[in-house]
This record gives sequence, C-alpha cells and structure tokens, in this order.
Amino acid sequence: MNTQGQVRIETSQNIGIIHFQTEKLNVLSHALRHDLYQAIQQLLLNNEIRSIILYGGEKAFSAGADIHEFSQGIHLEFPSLHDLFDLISNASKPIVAAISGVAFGGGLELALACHHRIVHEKSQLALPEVHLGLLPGAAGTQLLPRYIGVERALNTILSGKPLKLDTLNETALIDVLTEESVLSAALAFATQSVGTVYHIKNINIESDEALLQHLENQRAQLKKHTNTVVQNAIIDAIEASIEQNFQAGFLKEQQLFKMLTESAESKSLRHAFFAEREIKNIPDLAQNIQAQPVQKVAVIGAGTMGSGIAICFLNAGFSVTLIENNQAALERGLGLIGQYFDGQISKGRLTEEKATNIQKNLSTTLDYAALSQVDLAVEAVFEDWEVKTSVLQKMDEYLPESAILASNTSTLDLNELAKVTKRPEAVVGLHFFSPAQVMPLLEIVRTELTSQQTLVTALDIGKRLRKVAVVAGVCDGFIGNRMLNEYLRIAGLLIDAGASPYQIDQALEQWGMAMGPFRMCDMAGNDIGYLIRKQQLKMNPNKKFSGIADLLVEQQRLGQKTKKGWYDYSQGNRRGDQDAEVIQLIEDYRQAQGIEAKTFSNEEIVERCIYALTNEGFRLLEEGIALRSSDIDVVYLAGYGFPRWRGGPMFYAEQQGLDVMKNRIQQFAEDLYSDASFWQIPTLLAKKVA
Ligand code: 3H9
Repeated sequence: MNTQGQVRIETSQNIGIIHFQTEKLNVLSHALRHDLYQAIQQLLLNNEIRSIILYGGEKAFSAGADIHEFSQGIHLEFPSLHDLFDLISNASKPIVAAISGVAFGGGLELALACHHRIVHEKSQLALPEVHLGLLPGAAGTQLLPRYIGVERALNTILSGKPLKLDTLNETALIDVLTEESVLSAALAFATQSVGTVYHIKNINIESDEALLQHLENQRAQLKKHTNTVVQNAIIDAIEASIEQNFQAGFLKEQQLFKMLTESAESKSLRHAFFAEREIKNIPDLAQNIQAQPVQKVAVIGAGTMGSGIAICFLNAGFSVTLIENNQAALERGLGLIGQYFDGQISKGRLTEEKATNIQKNLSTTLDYAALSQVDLAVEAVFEDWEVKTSVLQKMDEYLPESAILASNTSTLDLNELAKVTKRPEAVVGLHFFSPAQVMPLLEIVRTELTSQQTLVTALDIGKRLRKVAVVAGVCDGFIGNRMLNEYLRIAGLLIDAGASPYQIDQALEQWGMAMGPFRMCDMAGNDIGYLIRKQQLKMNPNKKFSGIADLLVEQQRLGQKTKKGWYDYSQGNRRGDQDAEVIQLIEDYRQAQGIEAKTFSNEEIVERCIYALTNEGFRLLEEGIALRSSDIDVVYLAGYGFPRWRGGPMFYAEQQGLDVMKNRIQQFAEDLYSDASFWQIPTLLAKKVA
C-alpha cells in the first residue's frame, strides 16, 4: 500500500526533508504511516543525512489517527503509530517536526515523538480525543506531562482544546515559534542542531504529594457527573506518567485506549463525527453546480424568529434588510436584535466596536420594494396559509430574477407554497430552530421543484451561517418535528396508561436527553402542541392522543410563560416543581376514561419513547424525506438535545440490534392502551432485519 506519491523526500545539505500531504489533512491512515515509516527508515540508513525534518505542508501537519480504522483494529497494523513512535524516538539522528496548520491527536503525538518542534504561530496543537470518547493513545498522555507539566497536560487532554502557543515558551514542547515559513525555520534549526539526540521519554516525572492530590480532587469532581469513563481513564493514564518509567505508563495508556475504542460511547461519538460531515454530500447533485453569490439578504417578519434569523445573517457578515408591515413590529424586532448584541458585549463575546460594525449592516423598512436589491429573502411571518402565500407572492413580485425565495415555514406544505410563485424552482425551505441565533440546526427543505442551483446555494448559505444544515424533503414537520410529534404522542399515551410525566421526564433525562418531553413542552408552550394536535386530528381523525395535555391547556397551564404547565414554576424554580394538581387531573382523567393505571419501569419508558423516534425515522427514510439514517441522527444531536454519546436515535437502535427493536414494537402494538396503528413495523426495518 502507498499514498501514491504523497510522501516525498528532498535533501538539502545533509538534511533530509520528508514532505507529506494527503487530500484529507494528513490523517495518519495505514497507507500514510507506511510511507512515512519507509521514508524515515531510508533517511536513517543514509550516512549522508545528519538530521530529518517532517513537514506536512501549510494546511495541516496532521489531523490525527484515521478515525475509520479503530472499528476494525487497522490502527494497530504495522506500522502503527506506536511503531512510528519507536522508530522516531529511538533514532540516532535528530528528527524535527515542522508544524503548520493543525496538529491534532495522533498528529500532535507524532510531533511529540520527534526530538524537536518548529511551530507556526497560527497553528493549532490539540489532543481532542476526548470528544471521540478516547484518550490520546500514541504516547500523548505520557509525553505531554513531560513536556508541559502534569496539571497543564491534564487540563489540555480533558478539555480537548488547542494549547495557547504563546504561553509555551518556557517548555520543551516548542523549540521555535515563528510567523515565517516553518520549513525555512526548521532547516535553519536542523543545521544548527546536527548531532544532538535527546528524548524526553527518558526523563521520569518525580512523584509529588500535591500533584497526586490534584488528581484525586479531579476524580472527586467527576463524581458529581454521569458518564465520566473517558475522563477517569484520562486521569488514570496521566497518573501513570508520574513515578513510573515511560514504558510502564505507555502500557497503561494502551490498555485504557483499547478499552475506550471498544466502548459504546466512543463508537457513538465517532459515528457522530462522520455523520456531521456526511450531511453535505447530496447524492443526486450534479458535480459542477456552483452556489450563487449571496451577500444581501432580506428577512421578512421581525418577530422572535425573524429577528433571530436576521442576527444569524448579520453575524455571518451578510447585509440584512428587515421588513415588516408596521412600524411597531419593526421597532420590536430592532429591540430584540439590539438586546442580543448588548448581551454579547456584556458577556465579553463581542467588543462594542465589533457589535456596532456588525449592526451597521442592518437596515429596516416597511416597503417590499427593498427586495429588488437583495440576493435572498427569508420569510418568517405568521404560520398561516393566507399570510405566507401573500408574502411569497410579494417576494416573487419584487425580488430580482436570480434571487432565492426562502421560507421558514415549519408546518405548511412547502410544495404548495412554492407553487403560488412564478418561480417555484427558486423556492427552498430554511427551517431555523428557536432561538435561531443559538440553535445550530438548520433544515434545508427541498420541494419537488427546487432546482439544484437553489439547493447548492442554500447549502452554501448554511455553511456560511455555520449551521449544521441537513437536507430534508417536504412532509408535515420535516425530519425533526415529525419524529418529535410521535415521541410526544407516545409519551402522552404513557401517562394515560399509568406513568407520571415526572417519571417519564426523569427516565429520559437519566438516559441522557437534555430535557424530558414534558419539561420541553412547558418550555415551548403547551398551546403550540395543542394547535399541532388539532391540526393533525383534522388530517387524521383516528390518530390517538392523550387528552390530558389538552386539559392542561384548557386550564391555561401553558407552561413556563404562565408559570404553570406540567410543572409549577411559581416558586421560581426554572426546572419547575412537581404539581399535585396535575397528578390529580391525570387521575381524574384516567377514572373518567375507565383506565386502570399500570406501572412502567424507566427502561420501558425509554424504550417506548426512543423507539417512537426511530420508528418514525424509518418511515422518513422509506419516503425519501431524509437522505440517510445518519442525517436523522445529526438532526437529533444538533436540534433536540439527544445525547451525543448515544450517537442519535437511528444509530442507537442499530447498536441495540434492529431485531430487538422489531420485537419490541411488535409487543407494543399488542398493548391495549398503546397505539397499534403507529407500532406497525416499517417495511425498511423489516427488510433490514430480514
Ligand atoms: C487519534 O488521533 C487517536 C490517537 O491518539 C491514537 C491512535 C492510536 N480521521 O472536518 P473536515 C476527514 S483520534 C478520519 O470537514 P475542517 C473528514 O471526515 C483523532 N477522517 O475539515 C473530512 O472527510 P470528508 C484525533 C478525518 O477543515 C475531511 O477529513 N483527531 C479525520 O472543517 C475534512 O475534514 C481529531 O479528533 C480523522 N482524524 O476541520 C481531529 N479528520 O471530506 C478530527 C478529518 O470525506 N478532525 N477527517 O467529509 C477535525 O476535528 C477536523 O477535521 C479539523 C478540520 C478541525 C481538523
């Protein structure tokens, strides 16, 4: 195997330079490791060569080990990163890493294995393995403490954040920090350092009571949190770097790394990493289509959503015109935007000057004729057919021929909305989540007629807004809310059958959801769910809903905004207190319906609610609304507080075994109190199991 000439050797005055540059940020795949190993060996055997430089080009020294390889153990195949480490650290000639761009994970560990490091001041050095449920497994936990001290190394590895390079002058980590070419600096350095070979692994860290106590304190802190296997493993590995020799600590690190690569958490986090990168690949898009230039944007509707969308565009450097149909609404929107920027200044996230400059790109008007000057308009007006169609028609009337017409509708049929314009091919859904300036998720909704050009431009806009942009087809609720509606419905039916909303919330929160379903409804406003249910019943009168949520709304228990909902917020507890009145209401309801309450275990509650998501997810895949099951996972990770370490609802179900899911939903369908029509096995699931 070789990297097809992506590794090459150049010699200059007794110095051998190994250039390596692959398409994917010098990820240390087996092929690249192989070629690097051979190149280093070749130079070590060459008597003319007195020192060696490793140079990965300007963009990246290396983004680390190839994450794909862990599931099949390819990372352990010769030459592994450990083999490279041995070859470099035991070399009889000095080996210098010339680092520009990112040196992450195994990439930084490769540099730590070298005898010297010449670093560009704009490069990023980090050990981010913790975000993948791993620890640095190529000697990083043993070497970094030797270079920069135990406490600092521990913080760096636990946080996964880049090191602050200008604070490392006193350490052995960086020999030269330069703003010039690292390759020239490395050549100058290597010329001077010929003959010097010293490796930090041979130095032992002396034991120190205070240091060991610090590690104990860190462990005690972790006891307050759940799911801390990785963090504890990192502390164990760092502890092993103290007192023992390098070899013993390295062995411990390898054992822990193996344990973590096999853990369900790490597999889920690795899945999430790739799923988030996959969303940009749209299978049927022609390769050669370029995004249209978009710089001037109009947002129509200055409510909470419209103002939030305007903030997103402003923050991304677009110029924004906010349009309303009355001055008071415009003023209110301006107020919301101003409040946001004031908040950013007071939190120290923006300087006053920067905030003022950004807001200079905002203008407001009541005149739709302003649309003639923009490249894209997003409507965020009231969710009503008449209102939306009239706004879309105005957009059609005034926007230039090449402009894009985006709608933020969350419930109306975008295929039909697009048809009220004379250019349905230029219509696309940009479904932001509230608060738009905070939530990373953006569903890009493609209608039957959206052109490829419009879609490519929408994807480009998603990227520029730094959103997690997932393409969805048109259906009621798109990907995220359509699944959510079933999840909430099944959770509601569980209350009818005997569970309490508090048990359901607790079970799902303990399982890892950021917020249980009823706490979430209280936050969003129970009146919103009420309207959605009424709408769904209009479309399907046989759909089975619990009646309890409606009773709450009829009693004006709308959630946080009325201080009462499923929970009582009147005492100031933001998470809400359990409420005996709600319990009584539920009991009365069950009695009136003749329901005998059953008890549910937390496990069963979680199974029913999570499989409700997955079940609907399979239907979305069958209908082609979602392109891939991993896209559904991304929607849930970015927009619905699904625990990242469980990978997303579809990945979770796959890990449990799709046959297990199929059997369980078959059982749910047989319950009297459950919804048999929902718990039908989706064809795609049956196919996969077969
Ligand atoms: C490790 O090193 C373990 C060791 O300690 C021990 C081993 C024994 N692997 O993100 P981008 C791909 S664990 C595989 O879009 P950006 C990525 O999938 C690793 N593939 O670019 C994408 O492919 P595609 C520790 C990787 O500029 C393409 O490269 N390292 C890897 O937005 C471009 O990536 C990390 O955790 C990888 N390691 O962001 C760093 N890295 O085009 C992981 C990238 O097909 N990487 N790819 O979609 C990152 O955080 C970002 O890629 C980075 C660049 C910030 C570097």
